[in-house]
Amino acid sequence: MFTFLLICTLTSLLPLGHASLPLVINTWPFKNATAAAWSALQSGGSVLDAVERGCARCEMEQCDGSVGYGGSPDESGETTLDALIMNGDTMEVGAVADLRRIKNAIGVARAVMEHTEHTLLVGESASVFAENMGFIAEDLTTNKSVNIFLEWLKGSCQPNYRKNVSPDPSKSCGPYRPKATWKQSKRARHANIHAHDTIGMIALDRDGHAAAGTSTNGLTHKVPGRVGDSPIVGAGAYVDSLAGGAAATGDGDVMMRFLPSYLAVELMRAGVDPSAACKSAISRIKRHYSEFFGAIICANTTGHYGAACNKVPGLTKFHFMVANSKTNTPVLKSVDCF
Ligand code: SD4
Repeated sequence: MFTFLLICTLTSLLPLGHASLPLVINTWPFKNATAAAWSALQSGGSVLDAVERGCARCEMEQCDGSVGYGGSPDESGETTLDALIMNGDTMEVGAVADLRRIKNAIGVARAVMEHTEHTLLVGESASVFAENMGFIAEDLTTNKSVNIFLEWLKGSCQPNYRKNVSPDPSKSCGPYRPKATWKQSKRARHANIHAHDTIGMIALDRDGHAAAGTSTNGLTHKVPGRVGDSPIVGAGAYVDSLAGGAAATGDGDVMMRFLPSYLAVELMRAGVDPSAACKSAISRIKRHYSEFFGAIICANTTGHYGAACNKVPGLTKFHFMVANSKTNTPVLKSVDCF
């Protein structure tokens, strides 16, 4: 008992980024996803298996309502999914965006990677591809997503992502038409920070293999057809077994303009440590969008890891999960936003 307590205490005192391989790291306190990925690795699965199973666990559990079916209904009340998986050995990527009627988006992303020469399939055609690959088509709507949608309609369609249209999107529902005259405006930060909680995951093994992936249902009340950063390679995630991996979460419309995951991996390739690489990727976005909501996790090939987030009301600390050969179980970590 004493030894157990001592181990627990020491584990919680480990400095952020304490290195050990294999490693699984993912955004937010999605512990069961980490556990699923970790057990995939422990039972001889590949790093790709780990990322797929970890993200799929969140899809099944509807982590925070922001991953999987029944969350983030769009303007028409439909839930659509974005996901990506990347093999850091071969640099192959499979991704799906605006996927309808299929719950296992990360599985379809892997099928894109393994059964086509393409990188990204979108919309209705991605769903048809998935069905042809044996995925089951089912309604992604739940009572909860219907209620979110109905409340939004009742509240004059607020919050709303339209701009420079009439009727005034800050007061009224559509249909919208473009305004004849419009002014340049930067994105206002949306109040509902709970609209953002994508799972992004990186897995590395002892033999130098690395993989990364993401899965999300995007933003609540998004314009139908909207695709976020999560399925965009270099934005939602990026990995190179010779450099490391990174995965991002947050306001994808803004974040994807800076390819933060790619930037962080390239910095780690140049020898920058993961915490500093993560910070630089966030700083780059901050320069243009000081109020953006977002965070990133980074891990290098030696198993060092770190995270960073932009400090805004509602996000002052970012929580993420780690499992490695030292912890042997998912451990909650956090970093102060800056
Ligand atoms: C997106 N980045 O679609 C995603 C949403 C998200 O935490 O939360 N990320 O923009």
